[in-house]
Parts: sequence; C-alpha cells; structure tokens
Amino acid sequence: MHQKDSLYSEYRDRVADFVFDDAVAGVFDDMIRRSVPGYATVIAMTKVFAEHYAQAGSTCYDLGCSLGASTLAMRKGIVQPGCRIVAVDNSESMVTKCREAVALDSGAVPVEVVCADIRDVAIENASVVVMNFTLQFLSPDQRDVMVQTIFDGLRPGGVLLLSEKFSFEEAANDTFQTDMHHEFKKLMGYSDLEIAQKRKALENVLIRDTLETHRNRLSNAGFSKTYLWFQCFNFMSLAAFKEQQ
Ligand code: GEK
Repeated sequence: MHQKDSLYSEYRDRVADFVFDDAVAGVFDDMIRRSVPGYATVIAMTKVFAEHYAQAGSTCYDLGCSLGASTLAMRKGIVQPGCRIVAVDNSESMVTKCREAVALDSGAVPVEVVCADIRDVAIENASVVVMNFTLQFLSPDQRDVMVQTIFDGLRPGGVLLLSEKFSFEEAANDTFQTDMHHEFKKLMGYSDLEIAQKRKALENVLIRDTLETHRNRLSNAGFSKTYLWFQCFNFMSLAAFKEQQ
C-alpha cells in the first residue's frame, strides 16, 4: 500500500536540504509519480530497453534504484538467459523497501540489491545500465567519472539509459519549462506551498545540467551515439550506446 506524499504540506520556518530518509521512502512512489511528468512512461520503456538490449550472460544495473521500479521493469523485460540485475542505492530506507519489493515480485532474473554509493560500485560485464533521475544528485564534478565508469563497464552494443531533470541555456525557455512543470505538479494535487518548499529543499541537492552538457559528457566518455527518446517539459531521457565491435 503506497502512502500519499504530504511531506511539504505544512509551512516550515526553515526548509532543510532534501534527504532520502524513512519519511521520503514511505511516500516515494506517490511522490515521484506526482512530481516527475512522464515517470510512468520512462519506467514502462525501461522494460522495453531491457527486452531489446540485455545480452545473454550479462549484468544489468539500476543505479539509484530507490524502491526498485526500474529494477522490476528490467526484470520483466529481460528475455536473454543468464542475466542478473544489480540495484544500487545509498539510502538504507530505500534499500530496505526495495528488497521487500523484489522479494514480493515473482520474476526469475536474480536481483542483488546493494546499499552503496553508486560511485563505489564496480560496473562489469554490463549490457544495460539504467540511471533514472539519479546522476542529478551527484555533485557536478563527479559526473564525468561516473559516466566514464559506466562506459568502461559496458559490453560493446550496451546501452546507458539516462533520465534526468534538465536545465535550458535560454533563460526564457528554462522559465517556461519550469513553470509548466509546476503546473503539472498542481494538476497532480500539490499546493503552491508544497511546490515552493520542495523546490527550496532540492535547491542545493538536485543540480541540473543542460542537454548539451549531457551530450558532451557522454561523447567524451566514448559513447558513439546518444538519442533523446523522451521529453516532457524539463524531464528527459537519453539512450547512449557503446559501439558494437
Ligand atoms: C526510479 N531510479 O524509481 N549513490 C547511490 N544512490 C544515490 C546516490 C549515490 N551517490 N545519490 C542519490 N542516490 C528511481 C528513482 S530517485 C530520483 C531515483 C528522485 C539515490 C537516492 O537515495 C534516491 O533513492 C535515488 O538516488 C534518486 O526510477 O528522487 O528524483
């Protein structure tokens, strides 16, 4: 049973930086679905990517797995034999709930849920790496290394599915996309106070990059092609490919 997110509904004198604690983990499914436009589509397509790109005998990674939505989508999608999934999150609260969700799921692909910083995890023999809305929480100076580690751990023909909240170079466009995102949140039942307080909480925690910054980072790491396959306002998802040899 998923609980409704009302964490920011009461006025706070001081809004602390956002953390992925027990309170957030308890309402996370509702929070992310009502906060990220297109979230359900990105998760549904994560299954499709896994179905198409998971290679026999490889490992699929879910970096920043939270409650395991992307992990379970991949688990449903994988058709090749001998695959396993490694799901990683550094929030104990998320990992505990993710392990429960994996245990309740009847999928046959083995899943290991690891409580660790994604920067410390060895990426090896990978065919599909999913990073849905997580790179944005690493400090910007650590993102190049993270993406390089993923590229190095991918097999030829492997894919990185990278979903993020983006910023836009042109100020008017950034304002437009941000305003429309807030309209989406209102449509989903959040009040102006909730939207404003959540925004403040994320201010120093979720740092957005532009599409150009993402594309340059992926290309510098060695990805031969990057396709933008999804956008809804300031949320986008990219598929970055390691060339087939
Ligand atoms: C989904 N992918 O449902 N190491 C490990 N985990 C981290 C780190 C880090 N350095 N930084 C943040 N996290 C999920 C949604 S949520 C997105 C991902 C959001 C974890 C953090 O604990 C949280 O669970 C997740 O990344 C980000 O498809 O809240 O907007």
